[in-house]
Amino acid sequence: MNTPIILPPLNTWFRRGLAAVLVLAGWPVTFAVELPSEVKGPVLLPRAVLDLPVEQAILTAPPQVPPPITRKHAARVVIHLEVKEEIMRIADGVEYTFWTYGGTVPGSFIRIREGDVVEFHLNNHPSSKVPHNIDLHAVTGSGGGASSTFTAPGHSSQFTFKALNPGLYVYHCATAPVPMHIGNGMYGLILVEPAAGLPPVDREYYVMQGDFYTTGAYGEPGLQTFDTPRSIDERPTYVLFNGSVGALTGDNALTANVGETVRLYVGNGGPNLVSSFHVIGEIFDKVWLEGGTRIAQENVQTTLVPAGGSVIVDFKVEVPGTFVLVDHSLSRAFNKGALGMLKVSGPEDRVIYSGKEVDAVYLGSQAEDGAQAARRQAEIKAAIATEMKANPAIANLTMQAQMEKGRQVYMQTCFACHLADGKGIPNVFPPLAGSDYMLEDRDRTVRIVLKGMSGPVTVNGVTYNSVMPPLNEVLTDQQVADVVTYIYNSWGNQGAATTVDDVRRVKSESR
Ligand code: HEC
Ligand SMILES: [Cu+2]
Repeated sequence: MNTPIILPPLNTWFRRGLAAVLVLAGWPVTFAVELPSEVKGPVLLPRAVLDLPVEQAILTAPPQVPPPITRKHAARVVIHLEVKEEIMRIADGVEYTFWTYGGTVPGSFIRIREGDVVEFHLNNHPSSKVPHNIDLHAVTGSGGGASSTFTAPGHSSQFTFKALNPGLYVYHCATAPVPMHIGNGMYGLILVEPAAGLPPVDREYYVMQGDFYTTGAYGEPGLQTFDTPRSIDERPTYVLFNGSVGALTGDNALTANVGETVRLYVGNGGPNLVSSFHVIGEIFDKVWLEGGTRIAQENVQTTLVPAGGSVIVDFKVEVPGTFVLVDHSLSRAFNKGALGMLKVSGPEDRVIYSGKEVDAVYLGSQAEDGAQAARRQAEIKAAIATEMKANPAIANLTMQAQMEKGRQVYMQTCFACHLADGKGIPNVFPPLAGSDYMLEDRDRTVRIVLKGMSGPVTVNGVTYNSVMPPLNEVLTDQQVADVVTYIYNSWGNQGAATTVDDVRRVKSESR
């Protein structure tokens, strides 16, 4: 079924036309009441603003961040952000129709300065199927810009805002159905640098989490589409950093050198989940909680990033290694993709982190006085074993039990070739019943079961030349002992019981 398209009020001829086309094409259409976005014409800017220098914003694709702003005054910043609907990889062999700001998920990173007056252009690519808009949490005003930017495919909207509050803000699409637009990847970060700037660091990166709802299960190949019921139930198939499984791992890992300071601008687009952001093996030296402008906390292990919220974390990397970024709701990291890497290279500092120093045998309670108890237990076991061997009734029962278990193994594993009566198949599978070859050497039989057999073999005067597969991966040592005991005491064969110790001895001898 087609996803219902929700349209704003039919107050322009364009919208009425669009609605008519959609209805005729058979799409279920509903009409929202949210967005009366009449065009007001350009704002008349006061002299003071008109006198500000004009600059084009530098936008970057994740995980890159535009360079810090060095100017010490406000500017008129022009931003062009393009919405594009694109099929891209979400996991190996899996594709998804992402809706993007700037062609990436998350969208382009925008960096401006407190006090800047921004002329914002939202361009919706002509190939788009639906209208979009943008709600920037950095904007003070109706809908954060959403009510001024509702933009049909092939159209461009413009509005102006003043960056009154510094901080790290999420932007996202607010076109209905909003969870679907966000769930398709329509979010990103805008940093409004405080007038005084942020403390300088060696490296800055852009990481943004999002939850994704696909019709197919995690990893199911092919082109996947948005699954509305899963989204409503908040049961994502994927939880990702930067829009795809592996976007920040392996060759895509973030990098740094020992001794450098690293700053992560972390956002959470949601639409639904809250992130428990953690870097395994690192501690955040400074945390600008919720993307605000005060260092709210220092020395933090895991920081919460709300859906539609952000955090800035700084840390120095003191030792080399691979540090893994996770949502510490760990099933998301290990089963849904929320995993990234920071690879730090440089010299070791073995005082800060030594690496594994010792690998020694640990006997637990047996280590000290436990050793006494263990020895006594072993003595008692040995005494029981001797007593059992001496007692024919028990020995016989033990043998019967082993035969029974051996028969089970035989009927599951050997019988397909050697047949239930152990007679084998002429010229193909040699017999085990009365096999002179087998009865001649019990250790060799154990070895054949473990390692398989090939090449010519003569059994009771008949030569076979075929292959038996090794079974050491399939059977436990106990099962080998049981099945050998079984074949040595069935179909008229006579032999002693084979024990686990026998099997282990053969294993170690033939290594
Ligand atoms: C896939 C068929 C197959 C299975 C399963 C199989 N074998 Fe064999 N087995 C053979 C073949 C074929 C040979 C002869 C190999 C050769 O020609 O070198 C053989 C040889 C033997 C021999 C030595 C020759 C003889 O007849 O005395 C023994 C003993 C033996 N198998 C025991 C077992 C036992 C016990 C199992 C089950 C745990 C088992 N085999 C499972 C095919 C099989
Ligand atoms: Cu949208």
